[in-house]
Amino acid sequence: MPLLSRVIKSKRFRFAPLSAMLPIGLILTGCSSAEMPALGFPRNVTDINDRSLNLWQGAWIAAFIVGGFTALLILYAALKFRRKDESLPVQTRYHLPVEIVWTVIPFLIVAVLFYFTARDESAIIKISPSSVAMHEIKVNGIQWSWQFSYKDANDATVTGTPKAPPTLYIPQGERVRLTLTASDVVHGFWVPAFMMQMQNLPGVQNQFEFTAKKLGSYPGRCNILCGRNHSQMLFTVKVVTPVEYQNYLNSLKGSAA
Ligand SMILES: [Cu+2]
Repeated sequence: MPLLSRVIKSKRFRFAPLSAMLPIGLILTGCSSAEMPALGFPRNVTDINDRSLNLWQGAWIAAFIVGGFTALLILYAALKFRRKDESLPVQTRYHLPVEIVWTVIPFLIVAVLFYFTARDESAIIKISPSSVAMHEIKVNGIQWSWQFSYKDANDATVTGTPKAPPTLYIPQGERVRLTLTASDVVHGFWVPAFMMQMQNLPGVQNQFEFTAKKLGSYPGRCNILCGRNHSQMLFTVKVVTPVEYQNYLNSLKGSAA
């Protein structure tokens, strides 16, 4: 009997991976997303985080299952088929069923990851109708800083410089729509804590919406290499209470008048 069919037909082969997957199954069924470790990503900062966090945790679970199963198979083969004598083991090649299996399994893994990524990405970048009350802020990338224009403050614009990085104010718990564009070259608007980045393209308006949930200051940067002082394109996002936000808008209107 060829070696591979002997391995596959042995009872121990069939039960070893099964018993190894049991604890993983228990973890999956007994644990909600909130109880699982965030594995390095901040929770509850925006509504985008909540969705991306599930994707992030799911990818880790998939990686643990695939990695653990593969490690077990390697260990099993290494221990079970240790060299016992000088004779050459059975040489197996062109085994069609096995070739099909190792083509189909990676395809399935990629297809599942692709499905969940595409589903969450289209939900994250979905734009609600303009009738829904929300705050609109224009984010313009310039070499080498940022400009924030608040529609609620008659388009009052705050322009940063590398020496004085600007602050983007966001009201807590209220829907905000950002419209991203650039004056010169391609920039990348990125707030790591929000788990969101989108490109600022000259002549194009990219948009995304979110609701900030947690008060605080979050660092932001440009994540597209855009020229000599790219690394100085820093900014801060400050999530404040709606009242503080209104006060800020009023102060912008006052300074513009
Ligand atoms: Cu840039």
